[in-house]
Amino acid sequence: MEAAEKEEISVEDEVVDKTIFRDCSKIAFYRRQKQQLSKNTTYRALLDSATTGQDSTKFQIINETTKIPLLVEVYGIERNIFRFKINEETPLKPRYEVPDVLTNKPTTVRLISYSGDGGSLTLTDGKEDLKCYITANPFKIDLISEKEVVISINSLGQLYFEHLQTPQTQRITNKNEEKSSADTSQENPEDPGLWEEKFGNFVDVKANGPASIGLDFSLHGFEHVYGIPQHAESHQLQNTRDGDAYRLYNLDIYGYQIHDKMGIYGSVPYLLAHKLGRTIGIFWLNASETLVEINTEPAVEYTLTQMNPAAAKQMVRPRTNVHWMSESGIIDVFLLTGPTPSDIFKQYSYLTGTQAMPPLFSLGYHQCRWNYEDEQDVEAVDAGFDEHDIPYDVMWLDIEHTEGKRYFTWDKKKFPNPKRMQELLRSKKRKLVVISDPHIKVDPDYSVYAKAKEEGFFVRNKEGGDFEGVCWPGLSSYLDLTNPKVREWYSGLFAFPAYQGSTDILFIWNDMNEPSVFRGPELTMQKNAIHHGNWEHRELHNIYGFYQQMATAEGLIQRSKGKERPFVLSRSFFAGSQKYGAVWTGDNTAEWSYLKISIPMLLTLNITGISFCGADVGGFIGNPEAELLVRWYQAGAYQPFFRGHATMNTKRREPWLFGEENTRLIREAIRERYTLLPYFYSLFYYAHVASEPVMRPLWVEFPDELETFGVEDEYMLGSALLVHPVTEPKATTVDVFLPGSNEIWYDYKTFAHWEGGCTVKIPVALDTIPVFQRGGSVVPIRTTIGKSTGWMTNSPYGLRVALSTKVYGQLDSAVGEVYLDDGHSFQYLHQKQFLHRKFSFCSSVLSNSCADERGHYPSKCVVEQILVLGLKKKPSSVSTHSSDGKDQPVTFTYYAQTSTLSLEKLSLNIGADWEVHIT
Ligand code: NBV
Repeated sequence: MEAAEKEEISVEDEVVDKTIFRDCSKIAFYRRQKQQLSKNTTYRALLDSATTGQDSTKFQIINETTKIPLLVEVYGIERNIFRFKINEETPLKPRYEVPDVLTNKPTTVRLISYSGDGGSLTLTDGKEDLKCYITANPFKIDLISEKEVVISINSLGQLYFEHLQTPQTQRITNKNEEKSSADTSQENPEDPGLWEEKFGNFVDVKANGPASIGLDFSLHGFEHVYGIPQHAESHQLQNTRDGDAYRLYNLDIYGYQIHDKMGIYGSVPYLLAHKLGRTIGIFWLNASETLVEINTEPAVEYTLTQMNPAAAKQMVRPRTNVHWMSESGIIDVFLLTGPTPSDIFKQYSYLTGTQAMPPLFSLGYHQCRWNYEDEQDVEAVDAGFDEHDIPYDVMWLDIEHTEGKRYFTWDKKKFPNPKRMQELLRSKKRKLVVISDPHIKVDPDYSVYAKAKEEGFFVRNKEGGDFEGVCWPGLSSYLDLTNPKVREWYSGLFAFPAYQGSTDILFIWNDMNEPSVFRGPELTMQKNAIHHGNWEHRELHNIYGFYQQMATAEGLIQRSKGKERPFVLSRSFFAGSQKYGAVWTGDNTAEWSYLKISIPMLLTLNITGISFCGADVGGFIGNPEAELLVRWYQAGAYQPFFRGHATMNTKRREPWLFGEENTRLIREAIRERYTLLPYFYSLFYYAHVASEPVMRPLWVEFPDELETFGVEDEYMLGSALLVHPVTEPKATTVDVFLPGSNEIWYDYKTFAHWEGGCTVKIPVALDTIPVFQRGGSVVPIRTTIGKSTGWMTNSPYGLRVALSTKVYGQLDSAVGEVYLDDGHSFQYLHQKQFLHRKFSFCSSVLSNSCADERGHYPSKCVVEQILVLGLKKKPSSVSTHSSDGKDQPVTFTYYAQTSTLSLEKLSLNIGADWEVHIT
């Protein structure tokens, strides 16, 4: 460790010092909005002068107190999305509008408007039942579907807009504030912080003065709201009535507290709400600091005494009010109208893109530590996996692998021959991931620094010089990755000739990209640092990390001349980051409560588009006891991104260091993951092409069942597996809720089955991972496991067929799919080199047929084993039928006790049409 690091952070200090971070009371724009809104200022819409063009309908709204107008634009967007933009008519200078997040300019549909004599305006797209009903005074918008108001905008009158003011005001105000601030070192809770805001020793001087915005949304009939990651909080969003709002402000919070609404590493300003019959979404496209208040008012029943008894009982629907506030930018909000969860996922990914298709290796197990010391260490750990017969795919190197935290370099003593090390890993068909942070050591002899300095590629301070802050390397400057030219150059640094010692098995990890600045306010960058286009950092803080991952992924694609899929893990993220790779939940702690909260945290990421996510297995900070570590491996094996990681100064915790029995348990968990890789890979394909999250809260799969809406200790992996990880110490049972009154669930290991719609007590031993297969599904697995995914290319497949009466409405049926391709290139996309097969079991015949005729991929793999769960009668014969008409009898075993049929030693090509007849 270098001096600068020691001085700044004690990595053993596990408690978050909350005084370093701001709560709402310390955020000036929050205080201002609260104060102003209490004055009940209203807006009036001038609907007489509304104009409807090809793209949008525009009209003015006037603040009744200040008489200052704003411009409202309403867009109808295909797929039942509405977009509302509210901005100043002629701002003093342009206000920041978030670029690069929307995948394409969304296609608008021409709106038809019906005027209601200036008092109202109705907009429809002419096709759907959806209507936008605008009331002039006070200004309000209702989104109506089938005569029912679904969402109201500004019905609580919380529309708030601070107009940019002339710098003259700035000078006068500044003078006054300087005076008043001179006599107090503390921030003043009454200070409106218009041109200057204090926090501790930091003073934020605001070039544009106050510029905050806010708006309320009432969600009628909705009591369950989700989304707006990242918080170490429950999946279902909590009322904020009695405490702080949810904060979206990307921060590096080492050992963050759980059940807290403070902002951590990433932000997706997207909220979902669900009720019986409808799911909706609000996407608030703003990258500045954002606060979200949630207020759910439950349903109330009251009696109207004056009326006749039949009409007397009235029900007022529950409602959730969501109040968004951002420090700057414009109001640019998308209302996604569903109506189903899967419609919502498609609508959101239509705007921000789908999950990138990951290379197969990245779905295997990753072994990380801060730090694997040197090449010998790497070699020994790698060999340890083989010795203990534990599969793994990726070795990771943290910041110590570099020459003094100069990214793109290697510590010559510890890693004198990085290529040789990579060749060793390559010979095992494994990969290497190394870290690359966005801070660049101030050192004129460091070529990356020298070039970036020369080209003016760093973020600037408000005086115009390069911004300098302290991070791992000591004094550092920060690449201005919001600048497309900087991104292009940065991407080029990953080219093989530029990145000495790198090979094509090396992939990248972006850390500290909130960005983390040790001596900065709240350990991040001053809000008045300046970016490309002269934008202040405050405008785009939450999107900084997004850009680094974007440029890194692009760099990896380019180094392969467009052929290979990249893998980039990023700590910070924003809406749309799913297009560039994976994220994780940062510096968690080796405690049971952190294992438990990983489930809701990952579920929230999944429903907001980011399927490829995980939590450090074992907990980053501290030393997990063996039982916790085992349980964490078991949970991680069923989560999308699966990496063991630990901070420095923790005890080594490679899987074999906890005694033979624990080694066996961890081996089993990791092997389980490798068995399931065909299923995981297929799920990622659906996430990529059909916007379906990999890990799904129960309400997504069972949207009509109220009991599922609050469940967060278990989840669906795809639509076929229900996973309930053990997250309590010394557990002997777990209570598993099996949803769906007409579902059947099979214990994945014992094959015991239950009807859905009940909670069952499942006995658990240390080797139990409670997983249940849904009746009616077919899950593809691998039957032979190799040292890594690279060894499993030709491994045989197995099919787990779980029968139910639900599919086809017929007795004993099931369906499932498998997707496969070369696992690493873009050929699946450009040459359609893939196989997408469908398995269906109906009328005692299991068939394999093509699910997508466009795909072709020559696979030698065979389906070797088929297990049919829930077959009530022993068959008299089983035979296979190939498409060329050949029939072959198959020997089988039937287990009457579990109603299971097992077919072994089959040799049915995975990519061919065939049938298995059970008679
Ligand atoms: O690079 C060191 C660590 C890394 O291991 C961890 O995963 C990141 O979340 N990094 C944070 C910086 C230091 C944390 C104290």
